[in-house]
Amino acid sequence: MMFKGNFLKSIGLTTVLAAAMFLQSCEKENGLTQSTLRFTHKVGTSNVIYDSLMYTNEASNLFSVTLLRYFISDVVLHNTSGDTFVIDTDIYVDARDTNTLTHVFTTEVPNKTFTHLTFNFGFSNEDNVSGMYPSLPESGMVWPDMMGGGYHYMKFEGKFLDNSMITNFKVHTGMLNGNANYFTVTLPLAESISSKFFDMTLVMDLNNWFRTPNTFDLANIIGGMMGNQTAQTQIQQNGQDVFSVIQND
Ligand SMILES: [Cu+2]
Repeated sequence: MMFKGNFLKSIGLTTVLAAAMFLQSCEKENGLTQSTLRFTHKVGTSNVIYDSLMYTNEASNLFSVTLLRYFISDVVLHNTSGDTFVIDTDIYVDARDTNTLTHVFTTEVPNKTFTHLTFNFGFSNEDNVSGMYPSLPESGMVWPDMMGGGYHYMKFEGKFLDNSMITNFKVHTGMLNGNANYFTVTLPLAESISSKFFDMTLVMDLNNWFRTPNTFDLANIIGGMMGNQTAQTQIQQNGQDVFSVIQND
C-alpha cells in the first residue's frame, strides 16, 4: 500500500494510524512483548494426575507418577536457510513446581521465518559438567561421579503394581560412564515464527517413554536403572517422540 506525501497530509492522522495498523497486521505481529515457553505433562491426552495408581503403559504396568524432573538444553529455533536463534542454553523443569513450567524471554527473535525448534533432552557430554549447578533445585539432579558425573537428564518416579505388590520405580537417565544417553528433539512448527516474540508449549506424553521402539517393563528396573546401560538406551530411543509443541500465538 503506497501513499503520496501530499495525500497523507490531507487525509489526517486517523487515516494514517489506520494505515499503520493495516501494515502491521500484514507483518503478522502478534502484539506480544515477551516470549514464553511453557511445559505441560500428560499421559495420553490428559494432564498428569499425581500419586494415583491409574495409568497403564505398553507393558501393561499399572503405574502412578510421583516425581518428574528433567533438563533440556540448547533450545534453538532454525529456518530453512540455516539461520539459528538460541532461546535458552538450559532449562530445568519440575512438573510439580509451577515456577519451573513457564519460562519468559525478553530478547527479540530476528525476523527470519523460523520453521522448527530443536533441543537436547538432558545435556550433550561437553555441556554436562559436574558442579555447574551449585544450588537447589538443580543441584538435586547431580549424577554420581563414580557413574560418570554431571547431572541426571531426568528423574521420573512413581509406583507400579508388580505381581500385585505396589513397588517403587525410578526412571533415572544420565551420562552413564560417559555414554551419550541424551538425544536431540526436532519439532517442526506448524506456523513459522516471524514475529519478535512467541508463545509455545512443550507437551510431554509420559506413556511415550515406555513404548516405541522398546516396550519398557518397569519390572525390569526394580532397584533402579542408573547403572543399567541397556535400560538407558531403551529410554533414549523411546524418548524421541515424547515431546510435541503447541503454538499459542
Ligand atoms: Cu538417579
